[in-house]
Amino acid sequence: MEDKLINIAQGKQRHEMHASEAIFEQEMDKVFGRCWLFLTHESLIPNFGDYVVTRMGTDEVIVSRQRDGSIKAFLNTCRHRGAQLCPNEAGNARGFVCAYHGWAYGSNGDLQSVPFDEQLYDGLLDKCKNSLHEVAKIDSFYGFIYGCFDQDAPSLSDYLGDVKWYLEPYMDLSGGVELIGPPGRCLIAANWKTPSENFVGDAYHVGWTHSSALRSGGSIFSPLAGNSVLPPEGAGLQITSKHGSGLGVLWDAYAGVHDGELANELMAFGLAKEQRLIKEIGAERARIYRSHLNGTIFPNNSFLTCSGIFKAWQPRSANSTEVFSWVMVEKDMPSDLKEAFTKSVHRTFGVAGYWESDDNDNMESETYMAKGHQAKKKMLNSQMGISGDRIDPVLPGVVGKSAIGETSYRGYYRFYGDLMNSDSWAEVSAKGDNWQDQLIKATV
Ligand code: UNU
Ligand code: FES
Ligand code: FE
Repeated sequence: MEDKLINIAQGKQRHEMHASEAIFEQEMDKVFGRCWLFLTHESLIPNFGDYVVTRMGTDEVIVSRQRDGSIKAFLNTCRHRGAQLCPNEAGNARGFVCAYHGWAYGSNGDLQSVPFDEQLYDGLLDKCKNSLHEVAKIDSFYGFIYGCFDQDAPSLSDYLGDVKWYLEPYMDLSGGVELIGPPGRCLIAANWKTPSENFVGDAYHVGWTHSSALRSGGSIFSPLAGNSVLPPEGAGLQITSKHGSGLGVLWDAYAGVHDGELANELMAFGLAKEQRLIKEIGAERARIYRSHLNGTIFPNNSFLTCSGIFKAWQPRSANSTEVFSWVMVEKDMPSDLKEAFTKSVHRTFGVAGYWESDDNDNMESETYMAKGHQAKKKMLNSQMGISGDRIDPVLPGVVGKSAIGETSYRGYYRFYGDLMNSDSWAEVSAKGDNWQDQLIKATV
């Protein structure tokens, strides 16, 4: 048995990572306890008192808009005996009252009232010392709000690193996007990393796993059905970054997984906006706007731009994941196109989407097989394109040159391994100093 969980030099990972409860416990500490985790989007909590309840690792958190417009997040647990404070998924409230004994908190987390506190605590209860447990850091980019439990983590902007350059055209320079909520939620019997790694860099499975979706729909990807053709040279790229986030680019594929007349309308909309953006941001990044990006913000937040999917893979246990699915749509789309797009996203990658269900079988089988006493000790392979990883003069990050390859898998697990083998962010950062060389030097 190879003793390492992650073998960076050869692009391999131990299968056990997809099913071990011991590894899962470590992840809650070293991955989810340290990294920036997606919470919600500005557009879903626009006003003072608006809140959502979501998850950070195995914890529930309340994310709440403050009077001054800032955002705070708190563990959704009462400071008295730990009951769940807010049982709702979203709403607007001045504060939160615990159902157990009635302790009441403001939307800023302050403990405001305790039934009979003067009489029952002899005046000894210090309310200031019993505010809700607050998430250490909150930040956002282009309206996407993230939280982090570790005060020592780098800023969200540093954390995103090289992937920002690719996200900006679609998520910001396009006029911006919004998320349509509330998110669809469902449980899958899979480890949270199986969909995260798939979205970070698997264009390989599209023609094969999604054969039925490609044949029954009429999307621009349909010629790939049954692996009848390989995307041609120059059809795309893969990218990875220091902190494990990565993505795949499929050039000019703006219509994504959408089919029929909608695909044509989308192509026209994307082309027209690209023409305008060329003047504002240059041809290179205007093209990125109109290109399909599949990606994961490390550790568990994935998206397909253009196709309109935005996901958080919320870990429940080593072999159970709660999938949160939002629709991501450009703000300035005409309302009838936006509505048709939204319905199409639900049909393709919603809870019962016909693309989504193709994927879940694979996620669940990888997880199930990782429980085998012999199988779990074996190493998985993410070596595709390993000799081609390089630095590009224009494109940020470590870049793999073709549409299909596993460059961003290797970057994702390189960082994952550093987190799991370190005791602090300082140690993680030191290990990642020469991250590009580590990836470029890797070989089978
Ligand atoms: O399912 C995916 N991860 C995907 C779908 C990737 C690229 C294009 C379409
Ligand atoms: Fe990829 Fe079997 S061919 S998991
Ligand atoms: Fe897929």
